[in-house]
Amino acid sequence: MTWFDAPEWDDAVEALRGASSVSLACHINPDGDALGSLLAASLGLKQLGKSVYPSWGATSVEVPYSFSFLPGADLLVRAADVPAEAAFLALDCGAGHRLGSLEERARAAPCLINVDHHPGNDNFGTLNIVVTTVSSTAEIVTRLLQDLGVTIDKEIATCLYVGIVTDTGRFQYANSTPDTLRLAADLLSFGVDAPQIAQEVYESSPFGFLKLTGRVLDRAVLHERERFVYSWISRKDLKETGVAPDETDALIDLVRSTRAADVAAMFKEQSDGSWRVSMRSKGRSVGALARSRGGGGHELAAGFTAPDRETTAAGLVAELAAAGDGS
Ligand SMILES: [Mn+2]
Repeated sequence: MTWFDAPEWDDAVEALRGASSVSLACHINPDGDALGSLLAASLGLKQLGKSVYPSWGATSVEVPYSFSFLPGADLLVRAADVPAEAAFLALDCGAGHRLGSLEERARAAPCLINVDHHPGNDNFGTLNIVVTTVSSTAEIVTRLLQDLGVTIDKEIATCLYVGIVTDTGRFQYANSTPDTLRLAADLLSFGVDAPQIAQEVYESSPFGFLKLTGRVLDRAVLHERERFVYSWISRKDLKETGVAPDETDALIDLVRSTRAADVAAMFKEQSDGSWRVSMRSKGRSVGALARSRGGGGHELAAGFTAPDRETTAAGLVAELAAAGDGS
């Protein structure tokens, strides 16, 4: 049975079935869906007797604290140890460059399978399973594993569930469809401990995170007419509050919670002084705003990198004002 409208689905299943070893990578700075998909796929392929080499293209493959409970993390290998000769499974990468330092190796692999749900995915694989109608890559991985004959157990289901929960904002976003909820329900039936996961993922912040939250909310800027709110996190903030960069993802959800704005942005200063900008919208598209600035993402959640904070914020305000409220 072919899931989704993905012409290369059967070929991808065949390629994975025939591979004795598989290199796997999710996008750099992995989130819950990237990690959940990566570890679920690794556990599943391992169950089929394959050698698996999960990683992502960064110098360190340390799992962020709030995801450190995920099963399968012990399978992770350093990016440098990902074999070049194995079939390569790329997960949740909207473009080849999201593989970071592993991009070159992935492109040189005998078969590169690109499994993703980002609109605008550039089909960088030799086989591309890009399904933009699902909530998460984890949804696609679930069906792939089922087609491969993997027995979904509690560990695999936990990884998949985390991918779905995080990419749907705990089933709150528009991408949470009846199918998504049915799949999540099926995963729960394998023994997934949803309350425990909620606690691990959403209530495991270090104390410094509360202090950082205070700073970020205090300095939030509202552009009333454009219904645009934004704030920022500097490297100095992280240093002084002791919060790791990958522990700040939840802050944009606080900033976007005001009824005064439809579009929210969070600027995060990177180690090279540039700013990573995450955008969220309650309706009007922010995907184009991000893409025109060299970034990408979904229509209601997108991001890009910019050299300067104030100029970029002013540019976004101008563009939102020009688009008017009808967009
Ligand atoms: Mn995703």
